[in-house]
Amino acid sequence: MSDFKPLSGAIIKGDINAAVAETQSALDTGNSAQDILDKGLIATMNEVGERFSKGLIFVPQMLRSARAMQECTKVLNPHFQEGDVTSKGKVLIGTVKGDLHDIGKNLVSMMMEGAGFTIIDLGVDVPPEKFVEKAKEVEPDIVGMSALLSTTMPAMLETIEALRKAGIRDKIKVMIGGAPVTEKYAQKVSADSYASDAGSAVIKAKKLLGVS
Ligand code: B12
Repeated sequence: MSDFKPLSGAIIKGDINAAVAETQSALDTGNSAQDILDKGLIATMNEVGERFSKGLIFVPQMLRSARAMQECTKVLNPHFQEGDVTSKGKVLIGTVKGDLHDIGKNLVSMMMEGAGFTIIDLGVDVPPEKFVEKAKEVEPDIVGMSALLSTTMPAMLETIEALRKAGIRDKIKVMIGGAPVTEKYAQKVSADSYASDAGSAVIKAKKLLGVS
């Protein structure tokens, strides 16, 4: 078992090539993709966030680390596939209006796709009307929203209200997540479910739809 220090160092430096090589090497030496994700990639992004909070790094460095992490998740992606399965349900997902963070959303999408859900990804900075328009078009089982900023969390409520006004709120399940989001907040905005990470997002989505 490695300690992921070289991988972590490469992400902090924003060295994409080294980070990808370290991810591959961690897989080759027998680490599970889940461990690499949790103890290597996500733990490092938390450290990056702390360094940013302390003023030790700035947005450009945070962005470089984010790019390195995104490339590493592509290496892990095939290891999360559960094999050929019929779709467990359709998930329309996006990062809410005003918010450009997409690593967490992409991880949730990747793990859900791996578990057999069909994903329609609206990207980042998605206004409520876009969620509504696409939801009418594709008729998803679940609408998933991600927010990483305390200032963009209210857009989750706005989106739920927009779904309600459009008359489709009761036909879909709403799942929300992102670092500042909590179970309590999910209850406050009447979301159907909240998950703190991509693994539990899959479990909760299956539970919501009653599939195994
Ligand atoms: C990388 C990063 C950036 C990158 C984003 C790049 C990208 N493509 O995503 C860049 C540089 C662009 C950025 C910009 C900014 N950022 Co920023 N960023 C981060 C950082 C370091 C990591 C976020 C991350 O990717 N984490 C790793 C992923 C895997 O975790 P996650 O997103 O939480 O997702 C998991 C769960 O939350 C959950 N989940 C997530 N989404 C969903 C959705 C559903 C449906 C479900 C069920 C679950 C779920 O599952 C995921 C996987 O396990 C965080 C620090 C932190 N610790 O969060 C700051 C952080 C979020 N940023 C912050 C800030 C302040 C900013 C800026 C305002 C900085 C500035 N002055 O410009 C801008 C805002 C830009 C904008 N309008 O969005 C603050 C937010 C403070 C707050 N509470 O509001 C943080 C917390 C840093 C800090 N400590 O101050 N940032």
